[in-house]
Amino acid sequence: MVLLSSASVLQLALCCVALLLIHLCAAVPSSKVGFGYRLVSIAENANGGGLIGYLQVKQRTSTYGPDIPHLRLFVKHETEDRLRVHITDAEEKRWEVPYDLLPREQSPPVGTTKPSTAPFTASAEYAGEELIFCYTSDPFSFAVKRKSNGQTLFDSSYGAMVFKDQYLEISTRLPNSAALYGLGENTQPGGIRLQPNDPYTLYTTDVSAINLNTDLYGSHPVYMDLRNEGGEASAHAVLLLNSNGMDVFYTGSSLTYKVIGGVLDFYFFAGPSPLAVVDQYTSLIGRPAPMPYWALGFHQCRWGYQNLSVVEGVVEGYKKARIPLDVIWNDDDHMDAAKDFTLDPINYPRPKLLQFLDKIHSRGMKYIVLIDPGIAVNSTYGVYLRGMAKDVFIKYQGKPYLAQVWPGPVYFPDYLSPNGVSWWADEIARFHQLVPVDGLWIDMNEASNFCTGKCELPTTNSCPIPGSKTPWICCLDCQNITNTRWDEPPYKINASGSHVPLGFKTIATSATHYGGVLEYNAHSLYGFSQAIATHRALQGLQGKRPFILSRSTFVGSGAYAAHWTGDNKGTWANLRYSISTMLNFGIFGMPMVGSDICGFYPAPTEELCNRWIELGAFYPFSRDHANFASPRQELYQWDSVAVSARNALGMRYRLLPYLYTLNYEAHVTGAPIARPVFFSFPNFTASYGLSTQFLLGRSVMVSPVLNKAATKVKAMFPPGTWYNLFDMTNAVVSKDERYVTLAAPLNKINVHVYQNTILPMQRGGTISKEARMTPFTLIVTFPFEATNADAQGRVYVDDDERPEMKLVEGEASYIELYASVRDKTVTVWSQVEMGSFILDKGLLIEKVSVLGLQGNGQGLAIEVDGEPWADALNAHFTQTKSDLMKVEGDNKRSNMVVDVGGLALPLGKKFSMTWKMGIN
Ligand code: MIG
Repeated sequence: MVLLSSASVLQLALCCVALLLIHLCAAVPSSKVGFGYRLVSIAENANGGGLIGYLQVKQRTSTYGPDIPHLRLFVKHETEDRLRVHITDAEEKRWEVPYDLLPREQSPPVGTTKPSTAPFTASAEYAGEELIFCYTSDPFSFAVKRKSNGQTLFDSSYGAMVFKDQYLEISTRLPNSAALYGLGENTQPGGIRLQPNDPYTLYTTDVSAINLNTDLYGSHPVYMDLRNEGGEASAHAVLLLNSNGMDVFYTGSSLTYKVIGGVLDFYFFAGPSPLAVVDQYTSLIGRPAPMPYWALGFHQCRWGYQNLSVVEGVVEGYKKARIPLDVIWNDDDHMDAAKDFTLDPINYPRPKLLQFLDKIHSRGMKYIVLIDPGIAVNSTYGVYLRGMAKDVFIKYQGKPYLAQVWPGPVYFPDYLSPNGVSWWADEIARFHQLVPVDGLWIDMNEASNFCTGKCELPTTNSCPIPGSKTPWICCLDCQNITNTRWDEPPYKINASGSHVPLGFKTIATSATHYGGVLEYNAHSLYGFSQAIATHRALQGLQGKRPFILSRSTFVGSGAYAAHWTGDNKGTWANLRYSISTMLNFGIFGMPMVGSDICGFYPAPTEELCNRWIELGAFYPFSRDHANFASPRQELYQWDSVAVSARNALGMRYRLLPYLYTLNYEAHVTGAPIARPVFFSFPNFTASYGLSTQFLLGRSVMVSPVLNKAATKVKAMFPPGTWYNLFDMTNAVVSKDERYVTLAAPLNKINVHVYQNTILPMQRGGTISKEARMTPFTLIVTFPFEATNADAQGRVYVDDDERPEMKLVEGEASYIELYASVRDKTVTVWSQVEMGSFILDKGLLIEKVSVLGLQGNGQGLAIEVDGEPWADALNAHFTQTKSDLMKVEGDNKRSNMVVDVGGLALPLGKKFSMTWKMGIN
């Protein structure tokens, strides 16, 4: 990092002169809301580095409240690829995302420094390794530039910066060529690439995924910006770390934030590759939580499994149909009157449930149940009584805030309160004594409330209304709250897509958390804080790796929980949307994500459910879930769906070692499990908006059918050879961005693996616990007709009972796999890091399949640990005749699939095998 010496803090720099000129010449949109600020001082920060500047408002207005007269600017290159620009009130401490929820470097407390009297220049630059912060002083604006190619990534001179107590506005100019991704949670009918003029409102809300371009369950004020100028792509990301509601307006040539509180706390991540961006992003916000192995198996859930026998029947149904199933779920049906941490004594009697759990646990299957944050107000309910005794609930005017959810009247736990967190952990521990669940599903945590405003228990009717068929209708006596600036802020974000009041069907925004924190500020952190508390609680139990599924999420949630995209519809359009939302969550640092397979409601058609499981089998989080009002939709309910499920999930279960390795890579580097195609091919601009296909990891392409009655799929492949995983004699050899038409009969999904890959696969099975012990096959892919090429892959294995996922001798192993073809010699070899764990498990390689060669194999030699391998006797070649290879969209060409079978190589020892290519 280049730090400026104090004497020369502010050398004049060309980049900023240019910026100043642009600023003077460009037609600056006039803004009646504010007139911007003037920089009055800037100097190096003596303690802790960075720069500190002071700003003064140029002219105050009263629109949306008075401007804050003096601001403090703090700028720091926190790492070589991360720049922070933090702007707040110079005099008063303002609300920020709490540092204990999202641990990160502190910004200097306000009031500890004074404006410097040292002279400074009107514009200057402050450079890090790759990012450069530039400013102009009057009006104040800043820009962020990339050193290596001179690009301006962010340029706030586009409009006046406004900073009021309840209204912050700042803009950036953007080139039209910039492809933007992120800003969620949002169902985007236009696909992953942000569309100019679509609304992007961020505020956590129980608004279902069916609603397009609306603020949904989560809030992620971050975007990735991918540019390709002159054939060289580079990506960066911009996070505005702020938990207040906001509207973000993207026009194609600019982006404007309008935020109703907090501070302007920008983090810029330099990239330049998309993978580097998520690595840098998750190094700030927390690495994705490691998932237990079984979580990568298939999950079945339904709202409306009336009793335990129905659940038992589902497990048997899967078994009989030989469809993989790892995890069976209960929605709220197991509860007694919808109360968290209870069991319905009639429909889910504890002794029977425990017997059932013993049985499925012994098979390696898992059980997860739902909980909601709302705690029933009920004087016979221990969870409630203990919560009251410890004073854990969110308050309104000094008393617990009354709301209504499934159990009727409820209070909401305050997960910002230390008591709230410890009480929650204790309740989870007690529940675990009652029912040894393997994970928790935290729903309704936006938080969702059936009522709005200030509510009381009704005096004239009972609530819940006994036997009500519509328990989701508010039965409390409520009044809207309109008399505070928290409930009715001057600027109205486009909440729920219709500018509803902020407190609509959630906690009143004038309610308070521990320490007087306003719900107004902390609203979008509710699900995040609940996930943290739940994670802490589960981690305390038996020292196992927690599994949590959360509906509401915020920046950093990925470090604790998985996510599903919430209530969707069983339609073809919703099938398509699921891809974009899934890919967005990968960018948000929450790679464990999926949508309700076959749709939450209403009844899916049989055809749709076929196609949905074919796609859903490749969601990182793969779960069939439905609403009680829909007919049953377990995959065995239709014969044709069962066939598709066995095919697609069969492939998933064979790919589990690959998925688990991706889970490890996600945890270590933030790399999404499911990725947009541009992640591996950033220069392939045709993929920038591609939202109908995606990659698992670097090189497995999923090309699902997304349209009714289709039996073909048009798919795009970046140049190179892509082998069909279901039929390896079949490949796509792509030269450009033209679509290829692939056959896709009802029961088939197209999944291809890219050249230069070594894909670790196992035999699969119907329960991951068994599948993971089966022998490995390594699929080695060379470019079509390769004579000189390389391939690479990797496998991470551990015992997923451990909470941590890291390479520790005896507890995990990491194997790197390599292959090359040179001068008609083929070599496949491994390098082993900490092999003892995998050796103890006795995992073997039984086969190596090599694709793309022109000749057969002769003269096989194998070494293990550098010595000729004594057990090579059974090793043999099986070669598939060249003329079987089909190349889509091309003439039949000659090629080979060379299998080396009969192996029993210990995966935990380094091996090397080599042979000569013979005749074609
Ligand atoms: O108000 O627990 O999104 O998956 O089945 C509905 C019942 C509450 C919403 C979740 C959905 C779940 C349902 N829940």
